[in-house]
Amino acid sequence: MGLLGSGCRLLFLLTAVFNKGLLSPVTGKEAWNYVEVRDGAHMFWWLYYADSPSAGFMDLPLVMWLQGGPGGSGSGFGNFEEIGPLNRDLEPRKTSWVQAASVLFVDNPVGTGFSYTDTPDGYATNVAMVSSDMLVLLRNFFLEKPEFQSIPFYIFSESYGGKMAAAISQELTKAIAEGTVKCNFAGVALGDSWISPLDSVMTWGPYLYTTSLLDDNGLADVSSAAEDVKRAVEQQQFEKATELWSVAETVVEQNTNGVNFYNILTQDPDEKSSSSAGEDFIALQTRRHIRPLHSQSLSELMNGPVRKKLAIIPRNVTWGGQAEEVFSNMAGDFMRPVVDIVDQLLTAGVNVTVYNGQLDLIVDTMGQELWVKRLKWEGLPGFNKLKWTALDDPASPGVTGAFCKTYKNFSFFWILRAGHMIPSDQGPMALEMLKMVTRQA
Ligand SMILES: *[C@@H]1O[C@H](CO)[C@@H](O)[C@H](O)[C@H]1NC(C)=O
Ligand SMILES: *[C@@H]1O[C@H](CO)[C@@H](O)[C@H](O)[C@H]1NC(C)=O
Ligand SMILES: CC(=O)N[C@H]1CO[C@H](CO)[C@@H](O)[C@@H]1O
Repeated sequence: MGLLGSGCRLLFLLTAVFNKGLLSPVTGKEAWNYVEVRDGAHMFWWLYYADSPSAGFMDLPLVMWLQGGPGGSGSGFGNFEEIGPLNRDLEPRKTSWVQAASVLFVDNPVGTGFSYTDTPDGYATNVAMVSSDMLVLLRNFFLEKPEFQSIPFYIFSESYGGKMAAAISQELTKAIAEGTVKCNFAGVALGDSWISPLDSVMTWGPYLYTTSLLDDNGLADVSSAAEDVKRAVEQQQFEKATELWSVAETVVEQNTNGVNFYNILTQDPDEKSSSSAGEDFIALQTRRHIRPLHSQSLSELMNGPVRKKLAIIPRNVTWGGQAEEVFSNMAGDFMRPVVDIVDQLLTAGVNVTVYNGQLDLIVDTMGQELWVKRLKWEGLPGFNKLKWTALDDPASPGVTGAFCKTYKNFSFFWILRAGHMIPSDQGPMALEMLKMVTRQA
């Protein structure tokens, strides 16, 4: 977008802000704050109290939303592009999750969104560190807002957020048992989640081939690039695996004329994102996977009217300014699976939901089916035997919007006509799923 374009956009935003009363949701209450989770490492949270015509917030669940990347901001993308009370144009969102739950956005890990570190060694380097930081945040949050300690608390997530959500759920379960965090943890939902990275990469070829996006030659190329990733993972060379994952994506782009990794029915909206001369793979991957979450118009909103409204963002902190460092610090952890953590959650009796978009490529449904079938969970044979149930799309009664299956503590939702960002693509269906998972439907 040129200078003129962004100027017009800004003017439009300012006008919208004045028209809508300074970015406030129509009636709901909100709160936000920072928590210093380690020396010099500051995490930002933003809470919208549930705003329902038929129930008070004390009678509705609390949902924490975790964005992917790592480095994508929930307070920005999840809030204004997916499930928050206002959309990016600051108009009320019809399918806002705030009508069925209080929603807590946390910019996680440290360095994401409005979260920041004062020193270069303040970033998390693996999901264990991400979890311990989040536990400090949650302990503080539930002390600052004790009215939420008894309300059923769910973690919903997307993409890499799901990998973090699994690890966080495990630590949270322990902390509650030890009495160090006071909350009523009721379950975790893993949306298009990077639980088993290799299963995703290995199924890209077959998925694209059966949907007419690869020919035989392309399938051979993509499969060979995926085998390289597999070899690195098997040798536990995880940083190398991350680099080869990036190469495999380039091979996909070249053979599909730039299919969009987040929705196979679209092409990459940017210019082809293949590596440019001299660019390292971290820069390429943040451009591919963080930039779509941090569009120019969203950055202008967050670094303009939103930071002004919040009034606690330090002067030298830019929303999204440390995203690339967040990603690069996690590069050695990126391709590690957390299937064993999901297994431990199920064994511990945590309610786990997996939901996945039919049109997502980067975390395709085929890959999710593969790791689910490898769970050691004792309920798996029962789950496998069960037939799925078709769900009507609330937006088009009579048309199937999803399939679902629940056995004991485990549910799977297959969301039709949605890509990677399910609530953006199929808002009414996503809201219905939220109600089902939180036992309101
Ligand atoms: C912001 O400024 C403070 C005080 O000068 C400094 O300690 C801190 O490192 C800076 N933080 C960032 C994110 O640049
Ligand atoms: C898990 O889900 C089951 C069935 O919906 C429910 O009975 C149970 O209370 C849930 N567990 C927790 C911890 O909320
Ligand atoms: C609803 C349900 O089946 N809950 C189960 C969750 O897992 C724990 C631990 O295995 C069981 O005790 C519960 O019955």
